[in-house]
Amino acid sequence: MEKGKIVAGALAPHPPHLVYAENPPQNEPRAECGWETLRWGYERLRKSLSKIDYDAIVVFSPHWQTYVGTHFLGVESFNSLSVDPIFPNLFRYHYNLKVDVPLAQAMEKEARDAGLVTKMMTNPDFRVDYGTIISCHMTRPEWDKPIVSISSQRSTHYFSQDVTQGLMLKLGRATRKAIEASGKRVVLLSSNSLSHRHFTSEGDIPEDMSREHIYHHGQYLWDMQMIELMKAGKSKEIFELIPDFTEQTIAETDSGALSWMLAAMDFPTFPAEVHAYGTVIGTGNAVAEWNFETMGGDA
Ligand code: 2X7
Ligand code: FE2
Repeated sequence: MEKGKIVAGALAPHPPHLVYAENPPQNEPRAECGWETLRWGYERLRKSLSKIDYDAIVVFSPHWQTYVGTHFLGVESFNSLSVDPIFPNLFRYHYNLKVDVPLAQAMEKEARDAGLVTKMMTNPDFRVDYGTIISCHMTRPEWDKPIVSISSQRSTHYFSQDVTQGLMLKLGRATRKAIEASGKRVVLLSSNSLSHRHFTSEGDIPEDMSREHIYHHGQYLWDMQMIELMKAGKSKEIFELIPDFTEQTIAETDSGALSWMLAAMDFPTFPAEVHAYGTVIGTGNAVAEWNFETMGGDA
């Protein structure tokens, strides 16, 4: 069997607004338009990924929060309705997804062998979190690739981000090892926004773009610093900056998603392609891609 491979990794944020504005048949609410910069960035990511072969998508979501260890979806398929708890007016999405259970089990085992607390999630009635659904939908709306979804264990909150960084280093390496042993070609998704201060009210028309801008200039500067590092191929430096960045911008990097992905990719040194940066209710969001097939690098 040929050695498996991480063929690409992407920073793939999950504001429900993006799915809302796309008007896919799975989502009940209808929009006129909105957040085009980010949606067109996702369009470019999809185009780029369509040029390479891959077997599965592995996504790490900040909205699947587990307080004892890292959990992995472990049921072959899930079919239900996902309603965003804050934005039920924007996101009521009928999902039907397939899980690569053998790959999830292999990751869980590698992570456990590395000393992490882990669990396979085997409840068939489990409701898949909206971060997983949105990042996967925006990256691959065809839903024709099985996924593995990894939870965010909340060590940043009951210990510190430094503890999370250490755990994500182990989880990233375990993910990579399991993928290599599987013989599969895999795309990784880090499902998170960057700076995360946001407005607390919404206009009558959610897609009224005259209201959309960054919450605070300081947040913007932090986002630009992270993006400059991505464009410069400095992923180790991003990893090192994540604790300060998270504290200053209350970013969803608290989840460990981006730290995990960078570690799994073994800290690429080639520039990421930043397809888009845009705000959603004031939060900073980037769509960025590290493609090991077309951009160089050896994952
Ligand atoms: O979960 C989110 C998010 N991360 C960013 C913006 C808006 C809503 O939901
Ligand atoms: Fe979020």
